[in-house]
Amino acid sequence: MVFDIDMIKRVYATYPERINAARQVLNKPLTLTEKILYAHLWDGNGTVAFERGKSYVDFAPDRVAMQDATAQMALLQFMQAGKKRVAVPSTVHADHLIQARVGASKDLQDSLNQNNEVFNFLSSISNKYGIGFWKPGAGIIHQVVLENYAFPGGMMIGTDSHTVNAGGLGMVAIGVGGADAVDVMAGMAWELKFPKLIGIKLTGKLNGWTSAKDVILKVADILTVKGGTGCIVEYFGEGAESLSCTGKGTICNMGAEIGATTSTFGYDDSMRRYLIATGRQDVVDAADVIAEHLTGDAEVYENPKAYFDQIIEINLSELEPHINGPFTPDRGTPVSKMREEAEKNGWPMDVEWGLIGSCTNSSYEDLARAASVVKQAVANGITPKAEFGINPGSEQVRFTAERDGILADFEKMGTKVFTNACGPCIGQWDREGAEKQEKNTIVHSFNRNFSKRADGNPNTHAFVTSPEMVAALAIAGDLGFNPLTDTLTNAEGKSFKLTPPVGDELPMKGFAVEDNGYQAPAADGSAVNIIVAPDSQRLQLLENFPVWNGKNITDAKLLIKVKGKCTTDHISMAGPWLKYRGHLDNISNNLLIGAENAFNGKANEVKNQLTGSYGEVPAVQRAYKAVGIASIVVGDHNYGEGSSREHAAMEPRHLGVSAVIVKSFARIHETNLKKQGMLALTFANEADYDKIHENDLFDFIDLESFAPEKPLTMRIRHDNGTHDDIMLNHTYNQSQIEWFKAGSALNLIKLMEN
Ligand code: MIC
Ligand code: SF4
Repeated sequence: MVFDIDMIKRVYATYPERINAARQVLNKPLTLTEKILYAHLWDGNGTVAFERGKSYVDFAPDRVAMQDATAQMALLQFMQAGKKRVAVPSTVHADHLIQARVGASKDLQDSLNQNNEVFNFLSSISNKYGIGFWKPGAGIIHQVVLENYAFPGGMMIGTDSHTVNAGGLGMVAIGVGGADAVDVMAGMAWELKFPKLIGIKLTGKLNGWTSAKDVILKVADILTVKGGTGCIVEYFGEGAESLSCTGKGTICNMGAEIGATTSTFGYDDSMRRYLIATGRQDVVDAADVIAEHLTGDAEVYENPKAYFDQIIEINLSELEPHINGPFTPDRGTPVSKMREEAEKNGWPMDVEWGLIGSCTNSSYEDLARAASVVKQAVANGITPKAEFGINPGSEQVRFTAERDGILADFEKMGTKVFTNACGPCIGQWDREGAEKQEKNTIVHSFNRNFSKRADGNPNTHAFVTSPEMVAALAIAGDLGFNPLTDTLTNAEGKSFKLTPPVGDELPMKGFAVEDNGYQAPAADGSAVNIIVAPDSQRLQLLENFPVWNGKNITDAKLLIKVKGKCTTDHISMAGPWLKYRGHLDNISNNLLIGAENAFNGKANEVKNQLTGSYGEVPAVQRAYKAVGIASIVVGDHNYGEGSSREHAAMEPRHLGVSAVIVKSFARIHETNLKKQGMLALTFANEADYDKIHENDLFDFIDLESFAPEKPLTMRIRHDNGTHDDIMLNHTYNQSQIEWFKAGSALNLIKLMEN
């Protein structure tokens, strides 16, 4: 069955005219990104040329995707918008709340028992509002979306930063906070600053041990975690066409790790093959009619420098497998340099776990290639040194891989097959011994490796690599192992060299599945009742955030000045806290507990200015809130990097923080703060970060005249009686200022409804 084929055909029907209009206003050959964006303007045909990196533009995305950990907050907000049904096709995927412990069947049952209340809420609220629900065990959101919903030239938003995965099927798919999803589901426009464009030309062809993952590991190394901010990355060239569709998905997926708004590829044969294999011949037939519009113009790809803001070229034939990490996904090391680099930095050489899975790398091809490595080890009598776990991306992938003997190959090596879900990737991993906090190394095929992410242990050095490299490194149990040159030795002392991985891009016998885990919504859900128990510890109905009183904020205290990397995992930790994602007050008890206090180098220990003693961040902030004192949070570069979770913005808002002032923001987090009625500001002069002292008081002296393009002034009053006035930049346009004034974007929707 093809989901929403009528919607897809309607989108394609508008394409020729929309592209034509875009050509007239831009008056130049078009990139694919421009085609998709101009084909999805809220106001229909383009009439002006938008300025990249400057113009705020209203778009009309074709669909919305949400996962269980973010959907709770998104749908609690949607409930308040007063709508009967979602305005565009939308889905919810239960994938984040399932723990990996002993193996799929037991783990899934345990998680159904533990999260029953939340799954029931998501299933019934989806039923009520016309949202498709993918049950626990159905698979990871982005794999399921790629298999069922993504279509070339489409535009989608999703409440997860890796929504960008669908770029592998030629979409512009963008990760957002729940409040943005509410706009689109409520039938309103979705706003984005028109992105800058990075073109990545791929030449040559992958070979040997190199895989699609290595392309993005290399790109992350080049661009760093913030190099893609405000940009859409478009891949092209013969190398791009030679990649499989799921390989393209892997590359787009991890584009989130360079801060890119999204990444995409032009429609090609690999996409046709994938669409057909996943039962969507109808989409191919429709796309083929307008195929010329579903890729960039030839002139653009022939002379990319003239059309992109930045160009990178990578020769796939020469690309070496990479291993990125530890603690950050942009620290890239080619496999041949790993031993030297690890020794130099004192990274533990023994690999203790190899994990294959996550939305980045859990396709049939990924499992097949990794299994081909595992098979060789088994055949040569090698027992892997490290433990091994896999999470297939979807039930369809799992079922097919089981039928084709791929899972059996893994099991012969003692691999634990966990549920089709995020699992260890989001800290849903009951790793034995992690509480001892020993220094150790793990390798995985995920996208993120921030401190504590997988197992909660700050001393776990996690490295990101391809599934086939995970297999090789876990078998060798040695981080410095280079399968291109090194040999393995079995128990009888016989040594042998692994041959490069092979695996079918798509299953020869086709995909198969018995129960894909999909639950269609009721045709008319108006009678469905949503019950949230008042004493629930997992779910809490939302109350309106207070409106701004129209006055300057004065005498604010410093809650925390954060030093260094501060991802959304530092602001609102996942793992054990995922269970409170539907309960704002409870989850607020994790506010910024992972961030380093610049004044004492410690996490979760800040000065309470009311008592002079030190306390935990959430407790100190609750103390300020109790007496009605305003406070601010100060941060470093790329603050809020990583996840789309809006909890990282709602928690400070709920606890009464007024402003977050940083050197620079990650895109989704900045928008989330704005949507929730917070002040998200950046130092006009970065060095002013150093002027913030622990006992300072802060006055926003011209907030009453808050206006677009006009910096704000903050007076920093030091405890020695002196003061500094500093300039703070912001990117609020007029309608975003209205969110601030109303207390949140949702408050404003409600005002408009009444
Ligand atoms: C992640 O990979 O960090 C997550 C968990 O999928 C998040 C979403 C969340 O926090 O629920 C993301 O990437 O947006
Ligand atoms: Fe799930 Fe990990 Fe993908 Fe996030 S990155 S959606 S936690 S698999």
